[in-house]
Amino acid sequence: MLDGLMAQVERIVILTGAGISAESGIDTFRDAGGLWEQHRVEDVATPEGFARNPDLVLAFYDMRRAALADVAPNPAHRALARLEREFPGEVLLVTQNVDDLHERGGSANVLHMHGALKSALCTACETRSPWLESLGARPPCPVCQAPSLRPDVVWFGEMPYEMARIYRALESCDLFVSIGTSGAVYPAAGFVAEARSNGARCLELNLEPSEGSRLFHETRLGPASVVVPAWVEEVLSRAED
Ligand code: BV8
Repeated sequence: MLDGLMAQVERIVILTGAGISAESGIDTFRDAGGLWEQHRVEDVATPEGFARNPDLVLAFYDMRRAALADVAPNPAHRALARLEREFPGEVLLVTQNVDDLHERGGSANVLHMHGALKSALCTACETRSPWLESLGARPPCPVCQAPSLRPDVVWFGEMPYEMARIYRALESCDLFVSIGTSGAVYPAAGFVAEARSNGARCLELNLEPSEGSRLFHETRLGPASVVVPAWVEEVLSRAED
């Protein structure tokens, strides 16, 4: 399906979700035993939940931030870093994930549209600061000193980051690739329709068909650690032709 096309690809937009980190040992949201089975979304991933019970929410993200020390990038993360290094055209990696495995896998330009566990947002001065420790102890904001730090994560009902930049990239890309996401949450789940309407070819790499599979020109099923390196090898070998 993509055979002849790959030679003309110059601009790739990649969207990743929790599935790319699953084989690294980070729970996804909607698979069996996933995060949303352990905690109600409304309680831990909404501004209302944070206002209702900040200690619960801070503990939820402190646990996930601390767990990053116990996981490592997998071959899928490393393959996308190789693509960024070796592909002669442009690659924009947009992730819905708040983990740091893309960066630890070697990707330099990662756009965290839903924020990051290793960042804190001050609700008083709105500064975002790199953050590795607990927020549950209510540490002072490094800039304004107020004890007003929250996880720098986009909750339901909040505007994701860098949307203008993402839509510009979707308008001009030749190839849109969705990896390890269920296509359950917007606006990310709408990116494939945006890319397709602008003429991009759309490829899905996932363990199982996502909610938006019918919108992709091609879906390749399998674990990310197998399917993503194979696809990157294919793209790079065609780019050399
Ligand atoms: C917004 C960060 C607009 C937090 C996340 C009513 C009220 C308010 C809003 C809404 C509403 N109705 C609809 C909405 C919009 C809402 C939404 O879409 N809701 C859904 C539930 C219908 N969206 C929002 O609220 C967004 N904001 O719309 O703002 C706005 C406009 C104006 C002004 C203000 C605001 C913000 C949504 C962001 C929420 N934050 N994450 C955190 O991490 O704790 S969402 C979270 O779930 C992820 O970030 C991701 O985006 C989303 C989906 O998760 P996935 O990554 O896809 O993971 P999932 O478990 O679902 O699937 C895993 C996939 O991997 C599966 O397909 C599986 O097969 C596959 N897989 C598993 N293993 C492997 C694998 N694949 C390959 N290999 C493997 N080994």
